Amino acid sequence: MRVDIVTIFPEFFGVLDVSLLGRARREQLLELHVHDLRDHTHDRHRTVDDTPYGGGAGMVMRPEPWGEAFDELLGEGAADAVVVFPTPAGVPFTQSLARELAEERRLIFACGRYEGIDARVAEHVATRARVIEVSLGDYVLNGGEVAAMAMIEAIGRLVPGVVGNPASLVEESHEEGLLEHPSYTKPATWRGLDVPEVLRGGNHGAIAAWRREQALERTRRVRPDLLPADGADA
Ligand code: 6GU
Repeated sequence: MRVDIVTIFPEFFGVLDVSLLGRARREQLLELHVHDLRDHTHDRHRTVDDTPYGGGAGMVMRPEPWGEAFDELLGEGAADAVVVFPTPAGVPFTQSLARELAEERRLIFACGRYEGIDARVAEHVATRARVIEVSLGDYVLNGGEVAAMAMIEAIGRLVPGVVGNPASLVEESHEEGLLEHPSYTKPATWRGLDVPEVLRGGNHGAIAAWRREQALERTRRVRPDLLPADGADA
């Protein structure tokens, strides 16, 4: 998979060189390119923003640098790219959207700052590629960079080969619509706290049933919105 990121803060993305995604990059499972939006400005101050039409606080990113950046990125051979605009006004980013995007050959993240990007940019890009505006959750970040990083990590680890043991992807939170059960390792007793007895026996059926009950209980307690409204088992 190839991922392009357009931002005024390329240095944010240095951390993509560490840990799992860093290895995936070195092994060429993920090809990541970070582009500085200011390379597409032509004034001495490399201006990317201006005041909003209609008034209001804050600044809006001007369309011209974005237009140039996309002209370059959507040139030859990018007709099937999906363009993601991280924004608190987008559709929620979920594990199922991460799974869907992990199948794509090419993703482009357009990271806005200030009060957002002139709305004509997404409108124009949508005539040339699939565009989605995506939010991490119901809170406000200063820009799309941290959100893009979270999305790239969630998507990247689903690309085949990035996570060493694919079985670990199946058992985690949100894969079955539930939060994950608690996990334990050695020692069996630590500071007076015991690992649940059932996990120390070899009864795999009992262990699976215990884990499912724990997952359901935890989901009911902290995320009842994830469970079907009729109260039926997920
Ligand atoms: Cl995707 N961007 C920004 N700026 N703030 C957010 C967000 C995205 N998701 C939640 N808050």
